[in-house]
Amino acid sequence: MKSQLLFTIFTVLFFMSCKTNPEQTSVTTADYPISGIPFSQVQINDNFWLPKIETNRTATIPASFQKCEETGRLENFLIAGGKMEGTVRGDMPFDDTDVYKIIEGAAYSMTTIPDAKLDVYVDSLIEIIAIGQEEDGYLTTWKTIDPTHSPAEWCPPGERWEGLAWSHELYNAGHMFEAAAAHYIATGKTNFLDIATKNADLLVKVFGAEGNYQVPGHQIVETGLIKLYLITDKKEYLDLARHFLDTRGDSTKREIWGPYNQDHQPVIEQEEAVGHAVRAAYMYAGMTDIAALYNDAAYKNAVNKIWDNVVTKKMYITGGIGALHQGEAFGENYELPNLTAYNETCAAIANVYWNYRMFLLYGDSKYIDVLERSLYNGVISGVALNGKEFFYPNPLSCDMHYHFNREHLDRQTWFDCSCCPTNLCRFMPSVPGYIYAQKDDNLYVNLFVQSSTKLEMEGNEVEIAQDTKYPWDGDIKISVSPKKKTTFSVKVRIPGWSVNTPVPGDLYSYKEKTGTKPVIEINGEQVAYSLENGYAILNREWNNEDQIKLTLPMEVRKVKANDLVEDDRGKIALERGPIVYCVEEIDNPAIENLSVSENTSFSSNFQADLLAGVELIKAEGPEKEEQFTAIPYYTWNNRGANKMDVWLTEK
Ligand code: FUB
Ligand code: ZN
Repeated sequence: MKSQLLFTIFTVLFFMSCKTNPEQTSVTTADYPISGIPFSQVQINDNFWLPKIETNRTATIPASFQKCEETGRLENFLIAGGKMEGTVRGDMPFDDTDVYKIIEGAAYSMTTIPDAKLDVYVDSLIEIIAIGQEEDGYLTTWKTIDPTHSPAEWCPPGERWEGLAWSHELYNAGHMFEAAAAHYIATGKTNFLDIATKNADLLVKVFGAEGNYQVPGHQIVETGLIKLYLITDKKEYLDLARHFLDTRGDSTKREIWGPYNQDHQPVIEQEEAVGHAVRAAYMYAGMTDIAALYNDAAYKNAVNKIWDNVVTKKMYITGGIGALHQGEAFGENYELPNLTAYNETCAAIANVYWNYRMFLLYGDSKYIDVLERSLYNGVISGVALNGKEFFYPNPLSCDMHYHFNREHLDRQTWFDCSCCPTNLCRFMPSVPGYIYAQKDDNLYVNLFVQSSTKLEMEGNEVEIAQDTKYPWDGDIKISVSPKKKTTFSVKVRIPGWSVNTPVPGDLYSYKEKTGTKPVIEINGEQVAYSLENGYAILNREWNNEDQIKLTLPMEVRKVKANDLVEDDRGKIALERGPIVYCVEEIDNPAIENLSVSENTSFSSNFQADLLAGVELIKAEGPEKEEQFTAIPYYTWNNRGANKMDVWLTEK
């Protein structure tokens, strides 16, 4: 199967180099039981995601490239390569990765909207990166410039590969591999890929050598290596990814670092999410890759258990993870403070990466439920509506005293450690890739986004298109158009939130159950459907322009947290569809007194001119405190810093 797959990749890439509007393929999802339809084959034309992706393209990406120029991140490559005099610029040993991540975003973005000027600029950056690479493939600029001088006091200086716990050399490599793979897939060019494989070959030589049991201090090199493996078919890249994971936490082989780096016990024995949340979630994504590519029972068992732990005990209602500022880390089970919630934007993005892989492995919609929750709430809260200001942590409450955003109360244009803005650069244009997936004659519709794609089903070309105003409206029209009549299954995700299950498990539940069920019509006639792994299975012979209509209940729902979550006890949060709401002081001057009772009623209406267009919730009740306005959580702090709460007192 693998060689056939690679043949397809190379055939497609060959034709890509010959065509101006090439077909593309995906490397991220290859070799899983289910294949995602890659972002490059999905055209979105909705009013929710398209403007956000366009803002990312026109504002976030250019502003971030500019910051890299201003802060010396590019100069570091030139200094490392001897083309410029000087000492290391910047404050972090992983400043190189910001350049890689923005290139990754630009590559995705150019696939959707070709941009010759951007292409030339990206090529010039790749030339600069090549200058920073040493002869043997080594590439971490601060060490090449002066290994005795570390840019950060917490990162000890040292020769190559010394102090891997903090040096970020393998983290730098991992982001480079991810970016180079995306650039290659998007453009068909090998200029960045060549740099990446030269570095990967060096890693194989050094870390794949008999008796080398070092592991990365910050995971991501594992998924990066696997992406390179899927492009090049160099099995040693996959082997090294597995070796890093197999070795981690094994105290018989090396002195282990402990839970902060998920290095406290062998990864296949881990059952609880601990330590630094971004490191953890990238590692769980890598473990899921290994579980899938090797069909490995021990890895599957571990990711299943860790996933259960996260989703039932350690995840915010916004899909954010990593509760603690201290160590940017997971807290104890049910330790989910609101005011001091860390919820790093990068961790929410990593949660999406991981859950998508879990879906591709198992085909269960519960993973997409978690993905959707993170995507519509905890990820996009990280960026202002103008695309130019960012949250690093994403709290669920703001009292205007606790300076949560790295000493600030509002979003910032950049940070000394700017991992979150540049992660958004690379993530946003990839969103179309999460909408559809396919396995044999099953077509999955996972996310509801006005969009279209073409795929092959039973040897026939099938076009699928959605027409919807989701997430504001619960009506989703899906047209299915095979070139010839064909029998196959359309698997339409029935979101957990629409059937009284906000999240898998009992961490959050709705206060009142809705009796309104999702309804499906085909060509105007309501159909009975069976649910399998959270999907409505619509198996029939499909004709050109058959229409599926899914109607989801869009009432405002009251959410309760498990009583073990101390901060949420006696409180209610509000949701509508996939969107979590909050109250802001700007709309509610008496924000501290607001409450919800059994008598509070809710209505909602769309406000086109507010916060780039949102469905606003109005609460009404007999008491003054029950009369308030709620906005989507992701839009808070776009009208200046002010107090905010997701959880409201229940009376
Ligand atoms: O260490 C690299 C990145 O910086 C991490 O992923 C973030 O949490 C931030 O600490
Ligand atoms: Zn970050």
